[in-house]
Amino acid sequence: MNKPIEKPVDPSTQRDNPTLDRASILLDAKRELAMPSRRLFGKQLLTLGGLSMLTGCSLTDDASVNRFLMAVSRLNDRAQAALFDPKQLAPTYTEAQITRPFPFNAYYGIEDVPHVDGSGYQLKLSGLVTGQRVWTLPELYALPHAEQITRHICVEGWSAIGRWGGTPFGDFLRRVGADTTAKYVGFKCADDYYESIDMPTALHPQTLLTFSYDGERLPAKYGYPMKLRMPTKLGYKNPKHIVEIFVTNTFPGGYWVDQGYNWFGGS
Ligand SMILES: Nc1nc2c(c(=O)[nH]1)N[C@H]1C(S)=C(S)[C@@H](COP(=O)(O)O)O[C@H]1N2
Ligand SMILES: [Mo]
Repeated sequence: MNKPIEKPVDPSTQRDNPTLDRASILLDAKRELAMPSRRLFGKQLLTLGGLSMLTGCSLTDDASVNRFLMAVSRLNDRAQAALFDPKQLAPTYTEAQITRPFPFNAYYGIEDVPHVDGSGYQLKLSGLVTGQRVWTLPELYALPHAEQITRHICVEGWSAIGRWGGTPFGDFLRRVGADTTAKYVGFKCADDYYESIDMPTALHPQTLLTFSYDGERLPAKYGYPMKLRMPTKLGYKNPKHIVEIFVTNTFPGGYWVDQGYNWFGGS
């Protein structure tokens, strides 16, 4: 947030609770609200009093501060979800603008990238889906194909333009009889990664279940055999090495979300 903290910390206001540093809580809250919500929260809400009133939390100990920060993040999720325009398209780019080489990133180094065996691979569908069957790669490759050149934004401070090819995810969900009125689509990956997204983003026209990168079969480092590519979401929301897709109304969380990142993760 651009706005500095209004007041320096006054130790006299901390008498009742010396362990709580209001300035650093507010800083954390601002960090929590960082990138995606900048456009939303603007200037009004960023006082501790205002935030804690909105989230219904009293800040009396570390646990309540954590609950408070989570509540701020959930509030932020709801606000982002409310602002999400299912018809608004993310920018697309030309071949010449593709970042080469495209960066690799994961919660481990490139030497630990999982190597999924494509011949035995089966994508599992579960949860609120009538067509609960497995899909082989040849079956998935035979689905309608779309290509897209979009920007991937990683919260670690880099962004890059890449070209992914695959099948529109919304059409795939409808094809497999997913309950598209459900709240969440969750993903399990061949590494220990997991993610979940809101249904409106799952159905967004630019959300692709991708099998190729820059015209070639998706390499291991970029998520073989498939990566869900959403140019409307931050990098960490885009799961690679997907082995299971499920539809649910129970909040599934995600690898980074469960460590305190914002869930909606819009970009
Ligand atoms: N399975 C899996 N998917 C993942 C990750 C991961 O560690 N494992 N990292 C995420 C993050 S933080 C980023 S920035 C992108 C990186 O994708 P890339 O290697 O194609 O650039 O993958 C996302 N999806
Ligand atoms: Mo990332």
